[in-house]
Amino acid sequence: MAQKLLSFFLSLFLLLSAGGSPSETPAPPSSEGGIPALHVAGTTLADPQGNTVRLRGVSTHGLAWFPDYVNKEAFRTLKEDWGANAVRLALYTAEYGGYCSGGDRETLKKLVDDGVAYATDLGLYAIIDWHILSDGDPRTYQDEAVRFFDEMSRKYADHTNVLYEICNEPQNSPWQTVIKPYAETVLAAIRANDPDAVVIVGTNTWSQDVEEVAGSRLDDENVVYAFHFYAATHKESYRQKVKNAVAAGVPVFVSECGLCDASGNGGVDEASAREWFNLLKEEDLSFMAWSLCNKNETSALIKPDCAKLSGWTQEELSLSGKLFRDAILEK
Ligand code: IDC
Repeated sequence: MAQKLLSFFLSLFLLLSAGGSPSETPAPPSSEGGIPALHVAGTTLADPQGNTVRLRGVSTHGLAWFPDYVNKEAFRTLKEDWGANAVRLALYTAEYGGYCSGGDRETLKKLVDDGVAYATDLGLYAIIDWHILSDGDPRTYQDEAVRFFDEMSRKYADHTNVLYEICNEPQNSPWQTVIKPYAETVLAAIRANDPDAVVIVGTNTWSQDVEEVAGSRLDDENVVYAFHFYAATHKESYRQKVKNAVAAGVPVFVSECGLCDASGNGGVDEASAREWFNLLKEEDLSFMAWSLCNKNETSALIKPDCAKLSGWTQEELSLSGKLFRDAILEK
């Protein structure tokens, strides 16, 4: 009898804790509804009320190489201690272990999905970055890009916090004849599923030729155009390119930047870094810092002898890490 009673209460408990009848619709996944959708307004991003939004955050290194930094506590540290509102998930295409060069696609996609899920739970924007690099012509893996973004945009159509970056850094690829047609093809795949997410399109010469886009923008309201800088290599003449593009009405998005030279190494140029941060602020531009790892290179945000995967103290940040944290916090 006692046993029967016990099992009755147990079933009652299970029924109640399962949330009632099985036909009830499950609760919507976590907090994505709470993250305002972004759109392009003039040369910046804005929320649905029309307030300007700057995304300021951090890019992972290659997901295949530093997968352990894709963890919720790491992203929480970026949000709570660095004041970041976005993370970028860098999925290399052609380098060793890349998505189109022998990498394990399921493992890589799982990292993207995990990254988006952590960002969503924390209320952060997440950029899914198709990180072309040595494959300078974005058409090299165009079919794979179309399939990948079709899959991602189906999956994340309802996520107001996901942005798609469709070609990190094209090279030797004129805007008009190569990048623009590539972007039109990939955009068509995305728009079939997700009509209004913000899409970031790389520009020629490692995402520096933003001026080329003026007068020849894509026929899509929610596209921004990537500009990347490395402060020790790119100085006044490159800042001028950004100013020219913005003055011509191009919405520029700094989806990657570093404070050292363009190899990701060498010394940090603090004076040039300050100039860049001033310009980004003046023009309300978003920026994402390269990169979240402890590799022994100047651009790594964590010191090489620090193995922690979250909760870094200021002493555990590299000089790049400290300066970017200050810039993200707007100190
Ligand atoms: C670099 C990494 C380095 C890695 C290399 C791969 O910092 O550890 O070995 O890629 O080829 C970019 C690229 C970005 C580069 C970075 C620094 O988008 O992938 O990362 N950089 O060279 N554009 C300008 C600089």
